[in-house]
Amino acid sequence: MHASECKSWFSAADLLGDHPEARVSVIGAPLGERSLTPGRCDLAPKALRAALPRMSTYDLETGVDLSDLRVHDAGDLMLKIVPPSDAFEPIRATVDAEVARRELVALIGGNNAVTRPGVHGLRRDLKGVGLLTLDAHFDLRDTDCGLNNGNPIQALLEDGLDGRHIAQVGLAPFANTRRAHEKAKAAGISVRTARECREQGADAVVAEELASLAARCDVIYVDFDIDVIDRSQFPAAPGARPGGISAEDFFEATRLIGAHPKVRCVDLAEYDPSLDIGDLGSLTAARWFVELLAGFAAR
Ligand SMILES: [Mn+2]
Repeated sequence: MHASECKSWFSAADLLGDHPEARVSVIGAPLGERSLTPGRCDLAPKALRAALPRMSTYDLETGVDLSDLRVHDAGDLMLKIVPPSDAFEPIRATVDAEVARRELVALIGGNNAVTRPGVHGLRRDLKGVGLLTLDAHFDLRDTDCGLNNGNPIQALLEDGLDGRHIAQVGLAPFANTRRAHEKAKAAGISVRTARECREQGADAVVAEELASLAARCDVIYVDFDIDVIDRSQFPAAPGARPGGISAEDFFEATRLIGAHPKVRCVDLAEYDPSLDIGDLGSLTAARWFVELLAGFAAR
């Protein structure tokens, strides 16, 4: 018999701990420096962990039960006053070490500048790496003024990542320049708009892009820039706009991604708890995490 729920409540927070043999791990990367819109994305790893006690480990809609899954918590990197250039090696090395031991690693940013070192951590020479972004933005700004949260994809192209191995889903109108769009097309990036997500379902678009990347790549990295969600449903991201994808679509897509065997590392970027309203941000980030695990549990 289980203890009464009045006395104990087993939650998603109880899945995390020091579990060296776990198939999944989580790394906090509270990188906040060099955000184009200054904010507090550095608070996100702690806020996500703090919201997990509110998440049950059971999904009544599908019968998925996560209670036997364990997640190794690799802790938070010390990045509070570190610019992206100096954060590169600590993030890369930690992702590298975790990916060697796990089937799936979740890197919790931080601003979107965590993505470049995360991808390098997956495979140092970037060969055979596919990159899927769920993001309202291309993140293809020029790098000549330094690394920031607006240019991780541009930096990865310059590092040698093949643009034909990149798919970007959820791009928003009037939130990106023509120049960025043209760079993406010229690089061979697969460009999928927020409208396509709305009309076809983000899960269908993500399924297509995953299949296409998996046909060409050995391993896939997924960048979840949470500003892809409609701002009314996710106010806690500085770049979120009205007209973004729905939270439900985001969750469906997340579960598909978690289930894909070639997805070995994902990041969550641009969640800024200081902008949260009524716990919308923290509960959405926590649901993202359990959806990722629910997908993984189906592998
Ligand atoms: Mn972004």
